[in-house]
Amino acid sequence: MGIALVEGVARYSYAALDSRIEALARGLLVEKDDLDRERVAVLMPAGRNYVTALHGIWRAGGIAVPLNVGATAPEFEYYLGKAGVTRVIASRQQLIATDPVCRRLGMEALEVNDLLGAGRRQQPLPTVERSRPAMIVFTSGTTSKPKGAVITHKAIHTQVTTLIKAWRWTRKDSIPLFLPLHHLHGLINVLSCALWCGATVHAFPKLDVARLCEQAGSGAFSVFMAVPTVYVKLMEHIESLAAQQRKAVCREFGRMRLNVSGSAACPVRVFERWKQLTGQALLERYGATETGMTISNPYDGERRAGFVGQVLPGVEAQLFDDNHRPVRNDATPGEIRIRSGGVFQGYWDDERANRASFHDGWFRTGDIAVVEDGYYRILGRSSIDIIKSGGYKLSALEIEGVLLDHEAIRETAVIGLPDATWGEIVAAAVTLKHGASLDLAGLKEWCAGRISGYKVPRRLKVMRDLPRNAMGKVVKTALRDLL
Ligand code: MCA
Ligand code: AMP
Repeated sequence: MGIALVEGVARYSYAALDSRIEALARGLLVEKDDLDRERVAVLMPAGRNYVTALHGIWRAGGIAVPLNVGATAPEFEYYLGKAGVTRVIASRQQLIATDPVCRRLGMEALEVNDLLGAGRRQQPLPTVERSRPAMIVFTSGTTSKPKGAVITHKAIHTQVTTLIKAWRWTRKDSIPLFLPLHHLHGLINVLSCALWCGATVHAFPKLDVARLCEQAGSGAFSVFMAVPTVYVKLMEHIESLAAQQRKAVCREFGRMRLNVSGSAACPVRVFERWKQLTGQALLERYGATETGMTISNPYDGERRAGFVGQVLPGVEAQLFDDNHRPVRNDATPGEIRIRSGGVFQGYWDDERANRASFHDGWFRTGDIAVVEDGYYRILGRSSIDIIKSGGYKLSALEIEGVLLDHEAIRETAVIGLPDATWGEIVAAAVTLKHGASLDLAGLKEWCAGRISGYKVPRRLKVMRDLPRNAMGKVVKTALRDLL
């Protein structure tokens, strides 16, 4: 069997990985027949241990809860509590960082190595039906706190097999993995598709543009997937290279069979510049945590800049108006709603959100689009309270909720502002309490340890009053124009 994972100088075969996964599953089970929906958190960067933990939990019948390695202690505590996690499998570094929270919650925190020898060798592993939940993936939305999307084995199976077919994955492929593994882009589109078909994954603990270009330049990869921000960062780096090196990197990106962009809108200028540099027409696709990938530009055929493509096989997509009526004319903007075998089961322990997110069996994405010759073009979102920064979906309400704890802040409104690198950046408008003062550096410092770095405001506007309408509601569109 081939090489499943490359991590630094180490190479791990599928066979070796498989026996490790079984050992971990047995270590989790000990005397039990089946973890039976026990929620086990996974907190580590990409690599052999991540795959061992994720698949070990699945094989033992548990529900994996992949968490952000950059989460702060309060965020971590929220995720663990909300999903009812009972055990955490973490890397050494994460274990140290999260130990106080785990202790406080009376939760067992383990390293992969603690579990590998803990089970009985002969212990049978349970048969896990595809209808059972496989994981809970947290995603931000229009509510203040992130919601846990419950994704079944069947949905994962549908998502993975759909993409393998659409994008022609084979065991000969090799792909770098540097995106975070608590979101589907890294977890499903890169890791799971590659492992499903016997390809090779080159795991990076985080984005390292220089190393990535070096390896890409030596022809290590056949497929590349990233968010638009990564392409912007790659182009900045490539343009800074000496002519010969630059040529080699561009040539090898051009030789790959596929470069994909997604998770946020790919600006037309990024599409065009990438094509100029490498000769590759980026394949832009569209999806969401709750649905997996649903719309994609074609593998063969025209890839249109500024469009997310056509509905993938097996997926039903329909635009709806504000009154839940299907939009008859494709040129009229409507909300994209999805039905497919890849759609999640619902939000964990959140009936209100479930009622709001589905209508007549359709999942409401909140994204507004039009269709031109079968190609979808995203126009924006139905809620101004959702911000996409570097591919991460952020809730303005969640950030506002945290900022209001600041002793100087009386009121706040958070919005996303357009940005060439990040797509959008987080901006906060505030009014201050009598006699108080606040600057951006002070606010950033205060936020550290309270919210993940990518949620921290990059702009601050101190105002006498926030713009409000006659009902007293903050008018965020006016604020955006003001900022
Ligand atoms: C890092 N920083 C950010 C972001 N990332 N600020 C705003 N937005 C961000 N996304 C800040 C850090 O807090 C830090 O700030 C500084 O930038 C450098 O951090 P570093 O970690 O070194 O940055 P990086 O390594 O260059 O990270 C950029 C990144 C990362 C690789 C683009 O943001 C990323 O992995 N994004 C992808 C997220 C993703 O996979 N989303 C998919 C979800 P300071 O210097 O002040 O401390 S959507 C999804 O899964 C659906 C299904 C779909 O369609 O794909
Ligand atoms: P998440 O909840 O983090 O999975 O983010 C899903 C959201 O990302 C979608 O609802 C869209 O708003 C956005 N998204 C994903 N891919 C694209 C794309 N290619 N163009 C524009 N928006 C996208």
